[in-house]
Parts: sequence; C-alpha cells; structure tokens
Amino acid sequence: MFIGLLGKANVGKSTFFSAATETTVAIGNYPFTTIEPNVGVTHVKTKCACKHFGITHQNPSCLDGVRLVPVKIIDVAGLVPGAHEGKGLGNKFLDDARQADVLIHVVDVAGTTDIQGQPVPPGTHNPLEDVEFVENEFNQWFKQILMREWQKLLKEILQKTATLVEGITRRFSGLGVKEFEVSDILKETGLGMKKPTEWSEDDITLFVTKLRKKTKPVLIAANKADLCKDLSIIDKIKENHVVTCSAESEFLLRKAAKVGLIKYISGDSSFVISNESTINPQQKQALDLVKTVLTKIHTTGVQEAINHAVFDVLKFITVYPVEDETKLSNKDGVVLPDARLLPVGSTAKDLAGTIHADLAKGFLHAIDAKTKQRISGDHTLKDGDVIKIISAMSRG
Ligand SMILES: Nc1nc2c(ncn2[C@@H]2O[C@H](COP(=O)(O)OP(=O)(O)OP(=O)(O)O)[C@@H](O)[C@H]2O)c(=O)[nH]1
Ligand SMILES: [Mg+2]
Repeated sequence: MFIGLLGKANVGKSTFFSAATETTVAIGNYPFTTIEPNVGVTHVKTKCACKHFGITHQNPSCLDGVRLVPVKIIDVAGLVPGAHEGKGLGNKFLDDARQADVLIHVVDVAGTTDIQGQPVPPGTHNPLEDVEFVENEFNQWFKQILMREWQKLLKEILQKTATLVEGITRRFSGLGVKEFEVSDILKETGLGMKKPTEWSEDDITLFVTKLRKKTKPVLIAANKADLCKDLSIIDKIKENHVVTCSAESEFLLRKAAKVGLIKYISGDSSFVISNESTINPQQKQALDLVKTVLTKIHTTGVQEAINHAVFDVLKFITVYPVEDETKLSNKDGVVLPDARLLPVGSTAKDLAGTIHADLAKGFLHAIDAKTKQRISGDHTLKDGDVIKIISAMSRG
C-alpha cells in the first residue's frame, strides 16, 4: 500500500508530506523545491477491533479504540504543462511515483501560483486549469509507455507470441498493472473487438485514460484553502473524490502538539492549548490563525484525505491477524498486535500471503475470532475481521 503525492510545482505537496509523516523535508515558495523523492510513513485511522470485543489493550497504535495503521507515502517533484515532453523536471515525478496504488493530487485552490508554479497574488490563477493539465500529463505518460512499443506489440500479436492483453500488461508491469485490469478496459471500451492495427489515435487515448483511472485512481486535496477567498471554486472540480485541505495548518498543529504546546489529534476539528502561560505571542498568533482556518474548513483535511484515499477510493479494509483466537494475541501475549490493509475482496489465504509466503503455501484453514468459526482459504474477509491462520508451514 503506497500513497503518492501528485501535483503542479509549488502547491504544497511537501508541506502535506511533512504534516502527514511528521518529518522535516525541504519546503519553499518556488517551483521545484523537491527534486529527489521523499518517502515516509503516515497512518490511516480506523475503529480498532478491540471495540467489538469491549476490551482495552496497551498498544501505542490504538488510541482509545482508534487504530492507527501505517501507510507508505511518497512526495515527488512537481509538474508543469508539457512535462511529458520534458518541460520542467519532465516525467521524473511519474517515474518516482510508479509504485503508488493511489494518488493524492494536491491543488492550490487559492490560486497563489501560476501555471508554472511561480508565486502570484491569491486568486489570480484558476486552479481548475491545474486539475486539467496535471491529469492530462498523467494520461500522456501512460500513453507514451504504450506508444513507445506499439509497433513491437502489433508484431508480437501478428506472430502470435503474445495476446493483446498480455502485450499491453507487460508494457505496464512496472506500474503494477494486472491482466484483468487491461481485460476489463478492453471490454468496457469495446476495443477488445477491434483489431489493434485498426486502433485510431483517439482509441489509444481513450484506452490509456481509462486504464490510468482504474489503476492509478486520484483524490484531489484542495489545498491552501486557508488562503482561498471563495471556497465555492472547490465545488467546480469535476472529480469524484475531493477533500478541502490546509496542509500548512496541519503541519503547524502537529508540530505544536509534538512539543506539548497544544492537545490535538490529527483529524480533529479543534485543539486545546496546554498551558497559556508557556506560549509566546508569535505562537499564540499562529495558533489563533489556525483556529480561524478550522472555523472556515472544519478540519485541516490532511487526515481526511489519507483516510478517504485508502478506504473510499481504493476501498481497502483492515484485518487483524492473531495467533491465539481466544486471547486475540500473538504468541507473546500482545493483544491485537497487527492491523493489515487489504483490498476489498481479499481472502483468508491472501491475508496469510501478506504475513509470509510459507503461511499461504501450507494454508489449511483459518478461524474467525469474532464468530470462532472455521473459514476456508477462499473465504472473503470483512473490514474489522480478526483472523487466526492455521498452516502446515510456519513462517520461514
Ligand atoms: N497558506 C498556505 N500555504 C501553504 C499550504 N501548503 C503549502 N503552503 C506553502 O506553499 C509553498 C510551497 O510548499 P511546498 O510544500 O514546498 O510545495 P511543493 O508542492 O512540494 O513544491 P515543489 O516541490 O517545488 O513542487 C510553501 O511556501 C508553503 O509554506 C497551505 O495549506 N496553506
Ligand atoms: Mg516539494
């Protein structure tokens, strides 16, 4: 599970990354601050399975029944129009983000940066243009991958050394694209019925656009909302998944919480100052400003965007593997030690495979700790399941 940050140069990707991972990376009000990618760990928040059993347990990943599940996140170089032809840093960002399962497209909705990412007065640039060009660059990148070897692919099909599905999937294997996904798009577009030698330019564009949307779905983080004079611009973004954000506010709140100035849990709509007397006037002013932002946009949106990307866009579920289904623990007695994110539709055997290949290889059956029932390898798991795997082979 990998989240990638995508967007025009200078929109706040690294600020979002810093806030989400609580790490310090280069942030600057000019394009191409980031060149080499930053990789870190953030968390999704979900209801811990301890709630179902009505138990309390000592686990730093469980805060009063709210479970933090780690997710990798990558912050990459920004884009400018024409990146697919080498403008700016070209497609470097895409090469770095290829492992991402889902992308958070950070957009400067306050319009404080022009199309090249140069600072401009707030409201002077139309963010809708950015949404369009970034998506277009992303699609163009997919198209180039296919076009690079199109003639070779046609030859393979003619010589029957590969089918259309195999040939296309191979070109996109570095991006984790699966045969069934290629197959689905061929069916959906009707292009599976058309000879590839007869595909027009438009057919190819349609195919790659659909494949990109399916295999690298995007959520829009409408960032710099704190500077946005008219938030109704966000409603004009024609995407299914949009979250209003102020990465800078989240960055500040997490920093203040870390040093004990405030009590704040990421995703909250308010914070409490721990001790008014220890706060200096600058800190007070900054926190007052954030308070105003929270009144305007409710939460900073960073945690919401991460959760939404994983649970709503990708539709992942959380499953808890245990070694003792009555004590709900591992063999050292740690209760609900592990939480795993799996795609919806994953089976008990899939879960075994995420723990160790040998566990899946020797899979006998599993036990659902909630019902205490025995389940088979092809049993589909549900969100919040607590599962013990019984395997003929131990972990390695
Ligand atoms: N007001 C406000 N400023 C923000 C927000 N997020 C980022 N910024 C500012 O925007 C500028 C760019 O931030 P970065 O995080 O470096 O942007 P980036 O997208 O990583 O930029 P590149 O790496 O150059 O592509 C900095 O001055 C940030 O302080 C936000 O939510 N609100
Ligand atoms: Mg950056």
